[in-house]
Amino acid sequence: QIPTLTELYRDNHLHPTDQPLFEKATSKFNDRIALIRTDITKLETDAIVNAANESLLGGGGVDGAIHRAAGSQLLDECAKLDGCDTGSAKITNAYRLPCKKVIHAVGPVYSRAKREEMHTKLLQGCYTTSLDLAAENHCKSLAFSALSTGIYGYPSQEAAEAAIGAVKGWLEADDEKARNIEKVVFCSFMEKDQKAYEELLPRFFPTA
Ligand code: AR6
Repeated sequence: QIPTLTELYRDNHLHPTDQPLFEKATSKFNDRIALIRTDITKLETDAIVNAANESLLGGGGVDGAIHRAAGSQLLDECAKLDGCDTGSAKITNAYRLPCKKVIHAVGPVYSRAKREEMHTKLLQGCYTTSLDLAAENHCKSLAFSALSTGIYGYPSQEAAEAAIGAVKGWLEADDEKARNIEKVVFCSFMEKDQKAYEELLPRFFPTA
């Protein structure tokens, strides 16, 4: 049974949008995974995950949109964090945003010159650290932007595969932390990323 959009918005506390939303009733985690194509600053999940850089002092892309919407207090708090390593994440308050917390993850800059597994590890580290931080901070739902797929140049398909794999593995650990997370939303913005998730999610969470 695939829920209607209205039911999904009501149950997930997501901001209504006319963009397509995808969720399939599939494996044992299916009800905890959702896909939406929208502006992440509008989402009312407990946490949203920003695609930041090591300085954590703002930038373009989704980072710029989040800082603009949250207001200057977000930058003030970020400035106290002493940056963040690539492959990791830090958490702040959300100020004027409708979510409660912002997790600032620093994805790798994609370059074909470097070894692919290294990129995957770093990108997946962003997802698992963000999930850890969400759980530790009592966030039951979180929405990820498509980390590294914009300015940092990561191909959509590879990035989505790394992202979904990391989230699936983390949820399947089924420890106390994982049990506290009720909903993980993949929030895409460009059609290419949305398509990659639409194609890959059913593969990772196949219909029983
Ligand atoms: N809501 C949701 N997703 C968005 C939005 C939005 N409002 N705006 C863009 N995206 P990017 P990166 C998508 O470039 O590649 C910054 O300057 C976008 O389509 O924001 O990790 C930072 O400060 C793409 O799919 O981040 C870093 O310096 C995804 O967000 C650098 O860019 C990520 O694209 C990080 O580059």
